[in-house]
Amino acid sequence: MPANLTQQYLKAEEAYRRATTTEEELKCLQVMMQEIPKHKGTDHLQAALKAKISKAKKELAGEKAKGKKSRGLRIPRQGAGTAILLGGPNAGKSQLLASLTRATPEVAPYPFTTTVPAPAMMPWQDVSVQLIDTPPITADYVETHLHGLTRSADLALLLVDLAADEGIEQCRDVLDRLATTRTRLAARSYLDEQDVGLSYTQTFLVPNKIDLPDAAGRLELLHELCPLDFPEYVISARECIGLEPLRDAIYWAMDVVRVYTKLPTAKQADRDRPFTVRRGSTLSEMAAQVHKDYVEGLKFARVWGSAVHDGTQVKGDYVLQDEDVVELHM
Ligand SMILES: Nc1nc2c(ncn2[C@@H]2O[C@H](COP(=O)(O)OP(=O)(O)OP(=O)(O)O)[C@@H](O)[C@H]2O)c(=O)[nH]1
Ligand SMILES: [Mg+2]
Repeated sequence: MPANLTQQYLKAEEAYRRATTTEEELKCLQVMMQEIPKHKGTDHLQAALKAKISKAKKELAGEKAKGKKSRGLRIPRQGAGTAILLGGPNAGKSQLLASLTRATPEVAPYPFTTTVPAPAMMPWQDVSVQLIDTPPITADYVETHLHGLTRSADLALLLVDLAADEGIEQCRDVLDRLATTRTRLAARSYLDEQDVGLSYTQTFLVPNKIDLPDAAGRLELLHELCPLDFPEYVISARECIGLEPLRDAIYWAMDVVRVYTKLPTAKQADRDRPFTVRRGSTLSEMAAQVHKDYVEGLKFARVWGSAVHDGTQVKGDYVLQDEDVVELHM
């Protein structure tokens, strides 16, 4: 990794990985280009960034001419973050979505039941996480929008079918198939430093249907034949085994903190609708999310929370903690 990358560069890089439109992508790349230290050691990266920028500009011009804004299917981000459900046919993706949310997707014992990606909200305490059900990935088929959706997701759940002997091979097929593209699965999310545009999405391995008699044996086989360093959650989506630890882990993987706002005139905070912001976010970043007027107009805030005494006055650079109550002052 090139030395001395600034905070702004790293932030832009993170935003680039999660970008869902070419316009967003271009903006991030331009910040990265501006921020990258200009010396011999970064020549290669600078050249790669330049190429990416000109490609994004061309793409954007093409999209504008055609009158469409985003690449492919766009599912607007909602809630604390997004987890995408991936796997071979019949792995139980739709059943898992049905068990973790209020959605009622079609669940059926034949492959390719799901044909288009579909989102639903998974509740966790007083917030929710967006889950996306998807059509299966096989050795010779992957729905075109899945790359973009996987790339911008905070987490992927890779489901494995423990009901059939093919389950393990089908899991391998998903990984192999994605390994030939610019969007891949890994134990944690990151962008390849050498190869701009190659993106990894953090993934949980989710062997499903552990309620069945042969499932335990197949799980052992999975570990032997397909060793992966992904965190693993063994479940039965249908019989609701192991779902609560998985639900918790999905929320924690979003890596956000909850912030409750309070009006200066109110006695109590609005406890119903917390804002969620990335862990490490500052008060200024959160205020901008509350209302655009706060971008320029924020004077200070008073905070009740774990890191400060009740009602402490803080400035825009204050780093928010989970369950902070914040009173914004213009
Ligand atoms: N025994 C058992 N069966 C399950 C479980 N989860 C799902 N199934 C069954 O497996 C079959 C496939 O489930 P789906 O949820 O439709 O699978 P999918 O991954 O969405 O399949 P596609 O949409 O075709 O990719 C259905 O018959 C489900 O009832 C489970 O935990 N245990
Ligand atoms: Mg399905």
